[in-house]
Amino acid sequence: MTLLLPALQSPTGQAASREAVRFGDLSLSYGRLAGAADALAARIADAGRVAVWATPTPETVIAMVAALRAGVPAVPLNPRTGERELAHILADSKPTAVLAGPDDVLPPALKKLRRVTVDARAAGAHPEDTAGGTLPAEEDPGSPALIVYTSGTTGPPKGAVLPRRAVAASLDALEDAWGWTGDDVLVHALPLFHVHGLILGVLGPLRRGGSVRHLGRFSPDGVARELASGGTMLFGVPTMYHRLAEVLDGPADGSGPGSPAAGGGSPAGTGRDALAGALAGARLLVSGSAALPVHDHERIAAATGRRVIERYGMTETLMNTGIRADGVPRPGTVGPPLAGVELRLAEEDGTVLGEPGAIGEIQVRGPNLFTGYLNRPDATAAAHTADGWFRTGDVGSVDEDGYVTIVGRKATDLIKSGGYKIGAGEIENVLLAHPGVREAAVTGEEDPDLGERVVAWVVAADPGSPPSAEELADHVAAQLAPHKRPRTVHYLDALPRNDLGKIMKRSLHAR
Ligand code: MCA
Ligand code: AMP
Repeated sequence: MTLLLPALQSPTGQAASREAVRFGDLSLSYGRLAGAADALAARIADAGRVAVWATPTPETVIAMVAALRAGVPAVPLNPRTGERELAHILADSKPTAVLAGPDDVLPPALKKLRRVTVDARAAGAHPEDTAGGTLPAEEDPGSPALIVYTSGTTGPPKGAVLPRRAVAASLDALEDAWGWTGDDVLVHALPLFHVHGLILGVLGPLRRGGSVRHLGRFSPDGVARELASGGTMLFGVPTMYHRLAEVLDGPADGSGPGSPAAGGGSPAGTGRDALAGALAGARLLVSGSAALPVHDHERIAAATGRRVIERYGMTETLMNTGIRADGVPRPGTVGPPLAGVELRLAEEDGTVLGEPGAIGEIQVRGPNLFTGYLNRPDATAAAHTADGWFRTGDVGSVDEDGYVTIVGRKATDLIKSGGYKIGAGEIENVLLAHPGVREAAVTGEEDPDLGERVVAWVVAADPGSPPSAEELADHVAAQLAPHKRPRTVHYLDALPRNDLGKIMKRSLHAR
């Protein structure tokens, strides 16, 4: 029998008093977290499937651990999800209960579910009294742990069913690659409703018996403060590292004791020098979810003497490749396949490529993979080859040393903005539902901060009074999610179409 979170199995003594998670001034020890989660697990044991209102708070951690301890699959919800997307996720995943904090205001769609309140401040004030042990320890590695919704090119997001085995395998492969131990203190500010922030950022430290400090909200000052006061690792998306690089490139407004030149890293320093010192002192700086531009890699290395390392993953596969902590950092690559992951490149017709440097679709196989899309056997089948490999849709190459470089992706209708995957089709459908829009197309455009930004091309129903860009952005934010809103709207008299009536997106940007 292997446990997913062994450190939370009835911890006692020193193991119980170790800090597990910290959000601002609220810290939970292993004992307190285990006690709170097991008490909650007993309340949801018969729930079938639960939704978790995944705010960046300790309540979300307690809720997730409780669901795992109860063996009840959890569906993490983005608390900013708009009406249409939320209705889809609820209808598709059919949770019977929603786990939320005492002060969370839930949208009407969730009021139909049993609300189970999670209160971190009330959690086991006396750790020794409340520490775990009430639930059966048996865990089936094939059973679903989480259902994480992820966008495709068209249609609404699909629920990737992630078994416990995949979570354990992926986190253990990262332990091997990064020498990740219980002594590590992870700093992050990622949302807790995606794989990166939730599985790597929360379950990762908990599986190792280490700790995580969540900033609540990303800020370079917060990163500097936490890394300078005990944090050993930082996980972030490229937008976050870009913003750190901007500070490092900026004016020296804190050339005090925090300056690396002064041998510092003291939290007393502020601004650029404190940040440089804090980053320089970290054991590992990791970027993922999208490509970190080489320019930002270089700016951070120049200011801190430290290299950011990249790993490459996907909701459906968890982590596939990564630069090792003891390996050679090579900006622009995502490193070799992780332990247990098989990776190959294939051409469109299925021909498997063997030559170093050849470019093809990245396909993977291994214990880190999902079991399928919920209620979508068609989509699950389409995402796999006849011989059982998962088709990532990413296009890349592998060099002589086994290092993988991602050069693009097959679908132009997928946009990666701020590390979020966004489907052009889902936004087009929502824009078309706006009464002021007759035709709509959505594309991604390069953006120095977000990597790509969502751009909408709209033909107004009444060209004399088109809906404003702000109104369309609000409409998308309210129906789908704020990160899916168009950042730029272009108004056209007609969309360019080919003889078959298909919109020619490539010619849009040329205008
Ligand atoms: C703006 N806002 C709005 C609107 N406009 N709200 C409603 N209606 C509007 N029209 C609000 C936003 O909600 C937000 O609120 C604020 O304004 C700023 O929004 P935005 O500009 O979108 O945020 P940002 O500053 O650009 O965010 C950058 C970010 C974020 C922090 C880097 O993109 C982020 O957290 N990215 C992480 C994505 C991620 O975790 N991806 C992992 C999936 P407020 O100000 O209150 O916040 S990929 C994955 O998991 C795989 C496995 C992998 O490999 O990792
Ligand atoms: P998601 O479906 O949101 O989980 O995003 C997964 C996708 O993010 C992958 O298919 C890649 O396209 C992209 N991705 C993740 N990590 C990296 C990375 N280090 N470099 C480039 N792209 C990445």
